Amino acid sequence: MSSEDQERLESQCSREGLQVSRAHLHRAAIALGSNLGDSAATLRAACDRLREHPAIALQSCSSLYRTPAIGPPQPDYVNACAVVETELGAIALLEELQAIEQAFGRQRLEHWGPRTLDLDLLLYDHEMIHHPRLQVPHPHMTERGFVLLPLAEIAPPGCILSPRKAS
Ligand code: A4P
Ligand code: MG
Repeated sequence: MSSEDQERLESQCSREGLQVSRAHLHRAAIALGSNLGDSAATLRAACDRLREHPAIALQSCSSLYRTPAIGPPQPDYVNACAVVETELGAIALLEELQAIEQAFGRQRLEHWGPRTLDLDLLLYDHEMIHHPRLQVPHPHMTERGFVLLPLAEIAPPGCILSPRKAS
């Protein structure tokens, strides 16, 4: 169906009081982390960025969790998770997340080193993605309490352990 047909159908349904949902909406889970600057304020502001983004609909944002750092010695982190819906493809969504990281002054100096803001794409629908720039589900997510705890707070049941097998 062309986008004009889709719009005509939606407008007809709306006149008749029917609710239609747009095709091609994807659900994604995102991990947020920070351990430089005012991390709690940064994570709240990052959630606002997701909420205001024209191509992303923020469904829920977890509580903020203070967590001991995994990796080289560095300050504790503040972590959280968000669930979003979006029409963006997975790589386009990753690029938007990286643009938000940049807007908060993210610098990549050391692997697993301290950061103002890290936004990782944990899950994208039930897909398994093996791309040079993107691994989904996030390879370490099931080993990390600082991911699983906030995600369990907001994730729809079954979403964590049921990725579709790669075809
Ligand atoms: N990339 C591949 N898959 C993904 C994905 N699913 N989501 C690529 C996001 N990016 C993905 O990421 C490096 C490259 O990974 C990107 O260019 C992207 O194309 P990065 O954000 O530049 O570097 P990074 O975050 O240092 O690497 P990595 O491996 O993502 O680290 P993690 O896994 O994010 O771990 N301790 C606590 N308590 N809390 C934390 O949040 N975070 C880390 C970083 C270490 N210790 C922590 C925490
Ligand atoms: Mg990262």
